[in-house]
Amino acid sequence: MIKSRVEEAINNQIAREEHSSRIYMAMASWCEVSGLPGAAAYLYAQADEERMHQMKFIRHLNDRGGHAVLQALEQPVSSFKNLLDVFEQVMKHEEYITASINDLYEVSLTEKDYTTGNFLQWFINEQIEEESTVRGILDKIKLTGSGENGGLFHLDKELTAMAAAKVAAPAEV
Ligand code: OFO
Repeated sequence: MIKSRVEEAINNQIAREEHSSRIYMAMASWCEVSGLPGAAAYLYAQADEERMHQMKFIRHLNDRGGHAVLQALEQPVSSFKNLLDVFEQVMKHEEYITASINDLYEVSLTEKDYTTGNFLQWFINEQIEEESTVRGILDKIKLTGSGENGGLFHLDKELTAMAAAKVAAPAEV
């Protein structure tokens, strides 16, 4: 049976993953109505991935004899200054999620829940990848000069290809 401290921490992480999905969905919608179809496709795909992360935590908790309970969530931000603003907020959010996964890992070790610790390894690696991908996108946006000149068109096309790759090869569940 999973310990209540671990159960509570996982339930908080379930809420954060669900919130991540909604944050990226709202960003995708803004990109879609702002002439950025590639960025929209990328962020819609990212929103799906976050839902998959949420599901992984729900299944882990329920499989271990706990109970995954959904929480009320804050309304996500729905308007942005430009593409740079969008991805700066993605970066900040992913750093927050990385810290949250690390805290959860610490709780699992303190509570000697090595099964959860082992399960969290996938997320620890996933966060390295997510942060590095977003850092790469941010670098490219900065090269276009705040994302407001011609380079943006090519970057948006590149994001279309990145979204297609995400959909074609989703991270394993
Ligand atoms: Fe679930 O990794 Fe992003 O938030």
